[in-house]
Amino acid sequence: MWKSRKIIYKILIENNLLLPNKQACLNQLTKLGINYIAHHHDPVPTMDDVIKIKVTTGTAYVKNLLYVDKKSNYYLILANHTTQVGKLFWKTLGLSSGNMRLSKEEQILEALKSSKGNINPFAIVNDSNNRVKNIIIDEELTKFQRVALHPIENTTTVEISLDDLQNKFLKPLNRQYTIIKLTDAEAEQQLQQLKQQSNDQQNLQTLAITVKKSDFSEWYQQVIRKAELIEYYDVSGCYILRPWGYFIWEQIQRYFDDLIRTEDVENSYFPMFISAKHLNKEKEHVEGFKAEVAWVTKYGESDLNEPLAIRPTSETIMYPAFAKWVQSHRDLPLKVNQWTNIVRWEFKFPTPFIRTREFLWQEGHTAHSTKEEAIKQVYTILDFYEQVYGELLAVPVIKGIKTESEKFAGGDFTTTVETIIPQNGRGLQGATSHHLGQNFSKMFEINFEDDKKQKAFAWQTSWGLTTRSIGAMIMFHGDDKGLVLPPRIAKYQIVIIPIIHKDLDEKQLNERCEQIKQILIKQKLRVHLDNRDNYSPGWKFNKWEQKGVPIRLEIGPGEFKNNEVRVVQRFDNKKYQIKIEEINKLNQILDNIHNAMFEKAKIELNQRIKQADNWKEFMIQLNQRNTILTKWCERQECEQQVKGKSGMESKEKDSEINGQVQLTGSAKTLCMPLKQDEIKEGEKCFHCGQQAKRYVLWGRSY
Ligand code: 87F
Repeated sequence: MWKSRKIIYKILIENNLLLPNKQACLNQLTKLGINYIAHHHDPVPTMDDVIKIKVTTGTAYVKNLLYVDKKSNYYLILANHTTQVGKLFWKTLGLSSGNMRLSKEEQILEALKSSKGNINPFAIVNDSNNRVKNIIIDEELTKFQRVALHPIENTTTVEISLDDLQNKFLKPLNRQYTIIKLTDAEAEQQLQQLKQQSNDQQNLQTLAITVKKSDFSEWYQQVIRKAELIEYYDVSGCYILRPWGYFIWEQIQRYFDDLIRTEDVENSYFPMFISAKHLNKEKEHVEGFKAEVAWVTKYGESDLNEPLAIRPTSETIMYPAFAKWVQSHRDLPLKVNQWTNIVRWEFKFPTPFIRTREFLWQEGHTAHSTKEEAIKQVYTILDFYEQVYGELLAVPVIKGIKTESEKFAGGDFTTTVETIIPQNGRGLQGATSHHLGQNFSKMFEINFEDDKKQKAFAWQTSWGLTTRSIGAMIMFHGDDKGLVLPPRIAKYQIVIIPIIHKDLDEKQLNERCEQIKQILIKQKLRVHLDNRDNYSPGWKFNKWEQKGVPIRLEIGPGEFKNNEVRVVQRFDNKKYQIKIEEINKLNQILDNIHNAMFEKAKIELNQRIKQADNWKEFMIQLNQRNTILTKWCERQECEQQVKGKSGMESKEKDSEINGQVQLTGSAKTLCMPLKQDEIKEGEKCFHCGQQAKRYVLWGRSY
C-alpha cells in the first residue's frame, strides 16, 4: 500500500525534514544516499544565466517550468534546456493544453514555497497540499548522465543522476512522475504510436475468429462478417452484401454473361411486380410455392385495388411477352436473360447467401422450335454452371438430373449441379437448368407457324444461378483463420505490405512498393498496396488473411536490398522469395493456387460420397455425414419411403457421436448423376429390392 501523502508530510514536518533552504536540501540529498557535485555561484534567475555555470560533460541543464490549470492543479516540467516544449504532449497525458498556464509568482509560492527563478524538483517536498499532480520529465534528459538542478535556491547548482532523482527522491515521496517527449514533433509521433497500439489492441480483439471451422455454423457466421462480406439487417432473412462480397457476384456475372453471349442470349429487364391475375394464370406450377410469395397490398395509407406479388421467379411475367414476340419460326430461338433480385418468403432458418428471403440471381428463359434444340440448350447451360463453380469458385459439382419428385413441377425435367459441403456432408443445389417442354408455351400461347405453315408450340428452357454459389465457395475454402478466396473472384488478388524498419528509408520503401504495384496492374492483376501507417504489419497480415486475399507480398529491408519480394500464399501458407525481375510469375502462381484449391476441394467432395447396397449401410453412411450413391428403382413411392424412414431413424439417434454433433433430418435425393455406371438386368434397388434403373445420390441437404 502507498502511504498517504498527508502522513508522509506529517513525518517530514515532525522530523524537520522539509527543505526550506539549500543547506537542508543538500543534507537531505546526502541522507538519501544521492551523490552530487555542487557548484556555488551568484543567483541565476534565467536560463541564460544558468548555462554559464560550468558543469561536467554529460550533464544537462534543466529548464524548470511550473504549469497550473483552471482547477489549480499544478504540473512541474523538467525539460532539457534546448528542448522546444510544445503543447501536444499534454494530450498524450490525457490533459488539455488549452487549460494550462505558466504559474504566476504567487502561485509558485503557493505550491512550492519557491520563487520564479527558483523552481526546482526538490521544492516538491514543500507541496504539503498535494497541488502538484505530476512531474513531467523530458525524455531527452534520460540521454544524459546527470542533470543540473538548484537545491531550493539558485545560488547553488547540483549535478545528480536522473535515476537518483526518480528512485531516491521522488519515489519515496510517492510522487507521480512521467517521462515523455515534449516537443510537438515527437509528441505527434508518440500520439500516433499510442493510437496505433490502442487501435491494434482493439482490433485484434475483434479481429480473430473465435472458433475453429469444426464449429461450423458459428464459424460461418463469424467469417462472413469479419471478412466484411455481409452486414446484418433488421429484416429477418435479408442481409447487406458489402463490396467485398458484391465483387464476387460481379465476377460471376461477368463470367457467366460472357458464356451465355456465345449462345446469343440477350440480357433484358422485366418488372418485379406481378398482378394476382397473371400469377394465377399458371396455377399448377405456382401451387407448391404459394406460401412463399410476398405481396404488396398498400401504397401510403391506402389499399391497392389489386395486390401485387413480388417476383419469386419470372415465368408469369415474361411468357405473356414471349407470346407477343414469337409469331413465326424465324422469331426463334428466343433467348432472354435477366440479372435481378428475387423474393421468396421462406420460414426455414435463414443462412446468409445459402437461404435468404431476398437474393440475387440470373434467370434465363429460352424458346426453341424443336425439342432437340431446347434439350441441347439445357445441357449447354448446365455445363456453363459447372464452369462457374469450377473455373471461378474452385468448387466441384456433380451434374445430374433431378428425380420426378424433386424436379421443377412446371417442366419436363430438371438438370442440376449439386455440391456437397465437406464439413457436414450436406448436399447443396448449386443451380438448375430446366427443360420445360411445351407446358408453358401451351398455357401462355407461345406458338408459331412452322415452315410447313403449321401452328406449333415452342419448346422452352429456363435456368437460374443465385448468390447461394458464394456461400458454397465460403464453406468449401474458408479455414480457421477466415475466408480463403480463389484468385479469380478476389477483389484484391494480391496485397503488398511494406515492412517499415529503422534501417530503411520509408519513402524509398513506399516508392518500391508503388513500382511493384504498377508492374502488377499492367499484368491485369488486382493489387492493393496497404501502406496505412496507423496499423502494424502484423495487424495487416491478420486482416487480409481473414478477408481471404490469395497472395500477400511483404517488402522489408532484406527484400528491398536484394530486389526481392516475399510471397505468402493464403490457402496453404507457403512462403518464399521471388526476384522482382520474375514478378510476372505471379499470374501463373495465382492460376496454380486456383488449381490446387480446386483439386483439394474435389478430394474433399469425393470423400463425402459413399456407396451403400442396403438400408443398414445407407444409414451408417448417412449418420457419418456422408451422401450416399445407391442403385435405385426410380419409383416415387420408394423415394418417399426412404425419406420418411431416414428421418425417423435419425431422430432416434443420439445427438452426439465421438464428440461430433450429428445431423438429424431425412435424406432426400440430390440428383441422378449424369456420369454413372450402367445398371444391369437383375441388379436391385438398395431399398425396395425391385429392379434398379439408375444410380441416385441421397443426402441431407440445405
Ligand atoms: C417460389 C414461389 C413461387 C421456385 C418459387 O429454377 C414460384 C416459385 O416457380 C417457382 N420457387 N420456383 C421454381 C423456379 C423455376 C425456375 N425459374 C426460372 C428456375 C430457374 C429460373
